[in-house]
Amino acid sequence: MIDTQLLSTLKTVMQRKGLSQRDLASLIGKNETVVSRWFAGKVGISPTSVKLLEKAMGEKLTRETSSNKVALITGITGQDGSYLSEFLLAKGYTVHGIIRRSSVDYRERIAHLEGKPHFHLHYADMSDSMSIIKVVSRVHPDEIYNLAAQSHVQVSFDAPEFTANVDAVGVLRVLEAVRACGLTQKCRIYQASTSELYGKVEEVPQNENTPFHPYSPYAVAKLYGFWIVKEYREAYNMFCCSGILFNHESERRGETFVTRKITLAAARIAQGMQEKLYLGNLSSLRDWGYAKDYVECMWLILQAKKPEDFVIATGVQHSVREFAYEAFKHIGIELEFRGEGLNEEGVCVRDDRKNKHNFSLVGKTLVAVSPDFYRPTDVVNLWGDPTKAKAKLGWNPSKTTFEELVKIMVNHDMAKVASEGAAAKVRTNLAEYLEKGIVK
Ligand code: NAP
Ligand code: F7E
Repeated sequence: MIDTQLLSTLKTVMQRKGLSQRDLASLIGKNETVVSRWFAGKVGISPTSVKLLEKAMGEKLTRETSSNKVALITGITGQDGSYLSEFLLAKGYTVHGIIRRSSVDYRERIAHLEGKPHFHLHYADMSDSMSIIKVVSRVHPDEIYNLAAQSHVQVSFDAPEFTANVDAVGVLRVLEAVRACGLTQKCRIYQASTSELYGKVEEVPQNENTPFHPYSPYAVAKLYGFWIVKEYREAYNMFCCSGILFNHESERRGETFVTRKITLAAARIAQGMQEKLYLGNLSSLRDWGYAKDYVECMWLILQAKKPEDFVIATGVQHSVREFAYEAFKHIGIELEFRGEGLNEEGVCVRDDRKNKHNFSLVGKTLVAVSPDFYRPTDVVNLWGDPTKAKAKLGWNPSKTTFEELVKIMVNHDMAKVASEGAAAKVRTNLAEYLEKGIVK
């Protein structure tokens, strides 16, 4: 069997030691072809070879793969929490997660994991210190992934105090819980930091040395989280780090973030269930990656020899307009953007949909701009430089391309909309559109 985690650990160690495949082959006395077949994923590495490799490298390679480790994930019901749970369970971790009570049980993203033997959920809330301390003392985690947050930038303008409580002080609560439980030397902590810290950017592209200029209540709260993690690392010698992650999306992305809003709307429009998509700033630029690839990096950051902060990004930048163009194109609809600012619109100039549903969209305005989706201050030029993560963690930022990401999301939403049927119809009237919850 091909153990991809073992391979990725091996690559990281080789990179750190500056070893080529040829060097490795000669170190363990094997033919270079055998080694290259391992790396090409053609054959697995036998337990005997793993032992040889560990001896030659002078370090354990399987420590991280056959784990009896215990992880605690806050924000486990979110996009990243769900992928990270799957990732850690596959590595042999026991995974505990924090959920909050709500009047409707909204645990769609982790429903398939519930009931598994090594998967446990606990009620707690990031705004409630005691509840966090209780979970940490019960679970005694080796690793905490602090992903819980009010994560919507536009919503942070509407609920700034709540955002600060959860996204800033919440981080402090986790760190203090670890101290209160006497786990400072045992427990490693990952903090979900963000490219929003660069905000009104002072440098393009952004790396670990780029100055921060937060530009929303969300970003200001996350900045506190970043600095308190750094402070506890230095003051108490704790292994706690921030991943400064650029936007990462998926078929599990919340439906009010721009990418998912676009792919769902494109699918509804293509299937005759929505007439128009209203967006805000079409010129905003983002570095979008695939969430599934990014959770691996969270784990890699905690497996490193020493605690450090990392920028995680693809290094490729696109505008909201380009995302929309690509999403519609994948369905067979070509858009042409005309006009400027609030008057800009995306008009269908070609309709190659396979199943035309007996109507053509050519000549119709499918994308329009509404001031409702503009922010009091907007971050418009995010572009990450993942050089450090590549070099030190051996992480591959190009695993999923922009085009592949859009395709994954659109395919998913085409199927989702088809199965939802007429119930998903969304009308064009903007007020009604907003009321229907397709908001901000
Ligand atoms: P998400 O889908 O919005 O998930 C957020 C999670 O936090 C949910 O599980 C949510 O629980 C939980 N949460 C919110 N308030 C809470 C509270 N008071 N107590 C306990 N749990 C609470 O976010 P995501 O996209 O997975 O992002 C994960 C983390 O990475 C967040 O911290 C986000 O700010 C950060 N981040 C995300 C990106 C990105 O592009 N996705 C980029 C950089 C950083 P409910 O399900 O109950 O709401
Ligand atoms: O906006 C513009 C909007 O809401 C992206 C969070 O995960 O990533 C996310 O924050 C851009 C902005 O994500 C619409 O003005 C245009 O410039 O998808 P978004 P975000 O604000 O970048 C960072 C890294 C995080 O840390 C956050 O947790 O798109 N935009 N029109 C729109 N945005 C939305 N939501 N809706 C629109 O209609």
